[in-house]
Amino acid sequence: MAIAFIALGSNLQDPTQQVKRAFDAVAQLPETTLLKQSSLYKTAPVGYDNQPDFINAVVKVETKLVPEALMRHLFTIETQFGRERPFPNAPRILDLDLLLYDAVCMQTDLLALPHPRMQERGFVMLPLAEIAADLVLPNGESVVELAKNFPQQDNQI
Ligand code: PH2
Ligand code: MG
Ligand code: MG
Repeated sequence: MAIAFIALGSNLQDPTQQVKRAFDAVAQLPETTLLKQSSLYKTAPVGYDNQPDFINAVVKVETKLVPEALMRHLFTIETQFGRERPFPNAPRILDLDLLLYDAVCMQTDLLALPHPRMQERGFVMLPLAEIAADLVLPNGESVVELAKNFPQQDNQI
């Protein structure tokens, strides 16, 4: 059994409902148990500004799936939700990013662990710190300490 953290994001077609439905879809993955889910956070778009605000959240799962298998299941859920990829960082119905899988560090064409941009993103670090106060990244940094780099926006909904 491994512990993994997954970031969820949506900014199209009723994002709150998409993220709530995605909690259920993750909970139904084979060989996987949903252990915790963060609050929903309403966040301004980062990177490509000219798009709607996002709803973001993070979940903690216990899984027997290996990282690549888990990632493939997450892509499948995105596709089932109607995700299209017209250009990088385009608005999306659902984005599921595998953030951490135990303390695994790896980089393949499919997957990089830990997620390479997670520490730069308040919309990831704030919900992650909410559900994983004691978590330390493979590089030794504390999630709660890293989350202090971001304004504790009044964005929990
Ligand atoms: N995802 C991105 C780029 N920018 N901004 C917010 N607020 N939330 C996201 O989930 C997000 C983003 C790339 O996946
Ligand atoms: Mg993403
Ligand atoms: Mg993604």
